[in-house]
Amino acid sequence: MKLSGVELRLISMPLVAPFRTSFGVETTREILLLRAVTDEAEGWGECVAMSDPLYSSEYVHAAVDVLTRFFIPALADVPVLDGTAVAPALARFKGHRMAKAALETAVLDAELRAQGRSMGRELGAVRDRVPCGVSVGIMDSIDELLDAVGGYLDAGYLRIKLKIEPGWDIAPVRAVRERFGDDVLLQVDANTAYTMADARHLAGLDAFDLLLIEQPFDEEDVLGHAELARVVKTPVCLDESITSARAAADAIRLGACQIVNIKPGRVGGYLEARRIHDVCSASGIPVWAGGMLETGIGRAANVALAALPGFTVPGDTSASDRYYRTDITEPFVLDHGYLAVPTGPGIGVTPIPDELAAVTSKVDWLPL
Ligand code: NPQ
Ligand code: MG
Repeated sequence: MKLSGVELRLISMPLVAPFRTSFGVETTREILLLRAVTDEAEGWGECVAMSDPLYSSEYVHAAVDVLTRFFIPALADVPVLDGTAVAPALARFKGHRMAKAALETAVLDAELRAQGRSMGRELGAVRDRVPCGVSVGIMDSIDELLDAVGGYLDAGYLRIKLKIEPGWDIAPVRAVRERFGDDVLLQVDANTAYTMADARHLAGLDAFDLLLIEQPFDEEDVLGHAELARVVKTPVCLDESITSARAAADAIRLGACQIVNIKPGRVGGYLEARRIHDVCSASGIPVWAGGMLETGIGRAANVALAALPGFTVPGDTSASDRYYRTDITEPFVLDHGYLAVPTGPGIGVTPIPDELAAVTSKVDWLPL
């Protein structure tokens, strides 16, 4: 393939309701979309970086900058460009995995569309639909939380994840168990809000038969998670700490996680995400697909990844309407708790021009 250029587009998507986590509240999702234009086809990639560096060090305008200055120009030197050639071409540049992931995905999508192959088939999907969970933000009251959880269960979600932080952990979990019973698949996500000093308090969650506790400690505190795993019965799951297949292998060897959240953006792309899936499968570690409030573009590829055999528990691959009243693609709609894996070429979905135009704030064309 010959790349003629990449379009960088900033869009602004209002959320259906504010989404509060231990690191802050989001009401509008600012998203960078990439469109790779080649001589054979066009491909799309969604960058999952947030507007502020709160989930990780990356943020939207840093991604725009590093893509513009370094990553896109570096592709001009690649003799035979396809999806697998992107990561090696960018390897000398440190970090910025979300920006790298978006560019790799756009090129891979173009390649697959040119070949008429789907992302699911390319990655090794073994299912045509995936079970879906939902991530429920921190609320102002327990009553408000119970209403939200009840609504998601009515909508068919097969697993509930509660966002927690100090002061909002045992009580909301207990309230959800008391109201909705012991059969609900339930887990919690702290987004690094605790330290080892909280270990005994977190052991208080053991009484509620949770599937897992996700990333209680700092992303660099892998050893701390291994120590926690020895004092709590709830399985420890890592998200922010797992930045590569090597990091996953190390964390598993240390006993720092019994389960792993895989987000392609966090680890530099879908090809590295698949390697993490493979490392975990070889160690008997279940994985599940994380989410970053993606539009249909990012969601489509996440659903394809979640159809791999090691994804044995429901992920955060929610329906479009969990976050957005209007998606920029055909919406992903829950069918008895499942989303269908797209079967069309590439990621299998394309932005609807009018919807895309309505949310676009800036477009830049970067010729190669
Ligand atoms: C997680 N996602 O698993 C993340 C964190 C997260 C679905 O819980 C704007 C953009 C707001 C990305 C809030 C879920 C966000 C965001 C939370 C990601 O840790
Ligand atoms: Mg998480």
